[in-house]
Amino acid sequence: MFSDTSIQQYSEFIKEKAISIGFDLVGIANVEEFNQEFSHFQEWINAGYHGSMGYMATQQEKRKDITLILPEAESVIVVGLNYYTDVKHTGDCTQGKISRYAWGTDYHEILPAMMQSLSKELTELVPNSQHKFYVDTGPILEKQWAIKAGLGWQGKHSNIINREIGSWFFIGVIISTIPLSASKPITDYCGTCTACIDACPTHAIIEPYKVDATKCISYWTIETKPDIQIPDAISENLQQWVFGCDICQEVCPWNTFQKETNKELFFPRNNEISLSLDAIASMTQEEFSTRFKKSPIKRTKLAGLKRNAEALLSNNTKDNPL
Ligand code: B12
Ligand code: SF4
Ligand code: SF4
Repeated sequence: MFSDTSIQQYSEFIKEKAISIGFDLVGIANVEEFNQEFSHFQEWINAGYHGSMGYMATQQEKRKDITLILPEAESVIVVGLNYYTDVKHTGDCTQGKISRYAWGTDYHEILPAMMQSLSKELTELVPNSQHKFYVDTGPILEKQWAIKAGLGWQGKHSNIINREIGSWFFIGVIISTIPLSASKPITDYCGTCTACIDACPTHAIIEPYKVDATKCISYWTIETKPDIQIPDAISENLQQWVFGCDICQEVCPWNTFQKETNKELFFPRNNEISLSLDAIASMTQEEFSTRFKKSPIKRTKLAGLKRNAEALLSNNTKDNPL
């Protein structure tokens, strides 16, 4: 049994450790079933908004009940890592824009080691305790746990926003058998703003807080198989994005005064935040593999990147027929 005092002390200890390991945000939620969140999730799946991301429709019950992943789970520790760097895109139409999250090293290469360190601290704190961590790597509603753990609120663009650091941060989740005291969830500060909904060129934010992935540029340029053609309604509105899309977050007033990350690995590799479309068109597999090793861009594969670049080049030709 754990006393209230030890629960409080453990919670403070873990939060301090998370910050000393290098996370920018940390919060704690008590384990409970997701009911409303899960029914919203199921509505989303049943409407087909996940498109070809088949992994979203599998293991659904685990998203509702996290104890199906770790039976003795008591707490969920949620961490946030800021990836903002103070650079901005220009309007050069010979270049394809890379979304901010993919300028540096892949976060899947960075967060797990940090979460492993935090898990180790937990095991040292309470021997025989069990922990499982995820960074976009399992059937977890990470954003909903981030809300419960007080990291921020869900913006109308569906990303989590923190009052101090905006929305340019990654989320990681540790499920733990240690009972801990929950952080306080915070209020929704979107108010009457609709800037993200108005700015989305493909109308993917179909209602506040609801994104139809099959209309989202990020889905089409990252998640779809290279041999699937991008539909005209999307490809004509790519607004120069060749990998991912940041429009809804760029227009968000909560991202106006962002603090730069102190993680050098998130700074743009080779100072590149966009790619020459012609260079992509002639890129060899060898060059792609070397250049995008440990970069999120490898996810789309060379053929996917070429497909995206060709869509942009064909838009440019339509705009300037001579
Ligand atoms: C699938 C996925 C995608 C898909 C679908 C996006 C989406 N909105 O679901 C695609 C490929 C489009 C995508 C794109 C991006 N992604 Co993504 N993605 C995921 C993933 C793997 C699952 C998300 C999920 O469960 N979606 C299912 C839907 C149903 O969930 P939801 O959007 O939260 O929907 C909830 C609301 O609609 C809510 N709801 C319904 N009605 C109402 C009403 C009110 C009032 C409220 C408050 C809520 C509400 O209920 C739903 C369920 O709880 C997560 C990692 C993870 N395992 O969680 C990363 C994740 C969400 N992605 C992330 C990132 C960074 C991005 C991009 C910014 C990348 C980019 N620059 O291109 C874009 C952002 C696009 C956008 N506007 O969402 C980060 C977000 C970090 C953050 N600060 O929030 C995550 C958490 C990865 C990580 N570990 O850091 N992504
Ligand atoms: S990422 Fe781009 S396409 Fe997707 S919802 Fe945001 S603005 Fe729309
Ligand atoms: S742009 Fe406005 S509505 Fe959209 S997430 Fe930001 S504050 Fe909320």
